[in-house]
Amino acid sequence: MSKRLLRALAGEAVWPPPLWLMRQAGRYLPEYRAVRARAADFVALCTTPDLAVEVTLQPLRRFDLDAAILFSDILILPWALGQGLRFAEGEGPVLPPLRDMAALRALDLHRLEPALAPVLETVARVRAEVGDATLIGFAGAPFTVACYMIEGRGEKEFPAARTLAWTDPDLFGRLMTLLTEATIRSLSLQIAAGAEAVMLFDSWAGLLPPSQFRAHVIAPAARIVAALRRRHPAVPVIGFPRMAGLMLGEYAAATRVQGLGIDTAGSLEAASALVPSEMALQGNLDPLALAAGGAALAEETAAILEAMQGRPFVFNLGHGIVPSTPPAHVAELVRLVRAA
Ligand code: 1CP
Repeated sequence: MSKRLLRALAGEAVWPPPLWLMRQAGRYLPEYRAVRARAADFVALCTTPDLAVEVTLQPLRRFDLDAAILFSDILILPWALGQGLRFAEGEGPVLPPLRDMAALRALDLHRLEPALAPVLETVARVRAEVGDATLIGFAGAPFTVACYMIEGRGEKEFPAARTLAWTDPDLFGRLMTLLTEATIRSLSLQIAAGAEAVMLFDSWAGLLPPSQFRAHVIAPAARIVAALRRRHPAVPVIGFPRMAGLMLGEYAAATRVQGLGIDTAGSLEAASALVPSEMALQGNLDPLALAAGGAALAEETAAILEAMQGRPFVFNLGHGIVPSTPPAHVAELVRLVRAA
């Protein structure tokens, strides 16, 4: 196994560290905007292999990165289960809010595999072209996906979803169970199609109090990791419980992910002390320091590299690239990390 990212996820302190960036394919790249304009809408972009393969590979053509991440979205899972999904221009995702048992019963696990067929074709075609880079598959974690399904759109605090978890724990629990099973299937299918590592994005995990964090973030992630490890023991899982704060140690101990994503606000030193020494950390440059460039980019990057030298580590951002990022700043970041 010579791919640098896979070595780091296996617990090796690869140096300079492997590097990739969350949302490395996206609107900050003019070539992405050009392909995006050819697709009828965002769901069509994700489910048309010719286009999705192209945008997945675009950042690797420009920059010397260690990974390609499948171009898709966490909301393709509810779409594949039969919940309507559209991306309103400049507004983000819109779904019919799931608030009762009838809406839950309308979802169908049997639709998943046929609906994901074009995404799996994208995985297979990208895998054939990535060379020394590693192909990462992904899913949203059940809690974060449930937030969008219940709320019906992006929100800062997801009040309807978090209220439903308290007021109708039966409905909320059934949705979480369905999403956990669907996530295991989706990630297994991506691995079978060629994904070499997978990442579980729990972007809104930090909204929950500890009791619910254990029930809705840690428990489903532990089930997903255990199921994938039984089926695909060699394929590492990266968990990203964003804004987990003081719950990070419990998440690491209970899920046994091979890689742990740290968000922008997390201290890498503190995280390092909380998790097993062979667990790779991943993160956590402020996306706005990358957009700013110059001294902000150089100093923040140097501090991260110094803190993580000698332990298994994957350089990344603490959240996704912002659309205003100049591509030249990404090239500069790659140069700085490669020179470590
Ligand atoms: O072209 C466009 O205007 C669409 C913008 C866009 C892109 C580029 C969306 C809509 N999704 C994506 C791709 C995407 N999303 C990837 C592809 C691979 C890559 O990283 O390069 C991945 C992994 C995601 C994951 C994702 N989607 C997350 C988890 C990570 C995170 O950023 O916290 C979430 C929360 C989403 C939902 C989503 N999809 C798109 C938007 C604008 C949003 C956020 C909505 C909101 O809550 O405001």
